Amino acid sequence: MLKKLGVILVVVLFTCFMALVPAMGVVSASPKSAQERPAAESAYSKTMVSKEGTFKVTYTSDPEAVPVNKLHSWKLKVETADGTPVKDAEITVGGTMPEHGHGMPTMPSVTKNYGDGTYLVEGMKFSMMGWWEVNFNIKAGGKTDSVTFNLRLQ
Ligand SMILES: [Cu+2]
Repeated sequence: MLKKLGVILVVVLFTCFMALVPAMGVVSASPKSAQERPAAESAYSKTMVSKEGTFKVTYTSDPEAVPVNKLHSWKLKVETADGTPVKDAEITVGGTMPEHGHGMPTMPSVTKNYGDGTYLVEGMKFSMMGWWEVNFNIKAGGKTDSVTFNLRLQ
């Protein structure tokens, strides 16, 4: 009898735990299906226009081929749509693997403003091969916009 109660208790606790898992954020970002991986080659360009068309952004990686599982840095060139350097931008960085629902193992940030519209991003690290989205939120001249780069790491 006591043993049976124990089993029921375990089942109830386990059910509660499973119900709570999404709330705890363990599987918070629901992975997108593989079909959503962009097919067009242009989606993987190192120069992209921000969502609202405010900025044109180009990245270069050091080393040039973006490495897997290695801490490295990027340099970001930010321009307005007409090609004027944006010299006073506040930039935040984030990266995710949309198919897996996880982010980068590091919290990269802009550590240097070169003053000519280019910025140093340190702390870049991609933990796996595959499709990554890297997002920069850019605030300058009273405008905020974001730009997303797609990467296929191998
Ligand atoms: Cu992954």
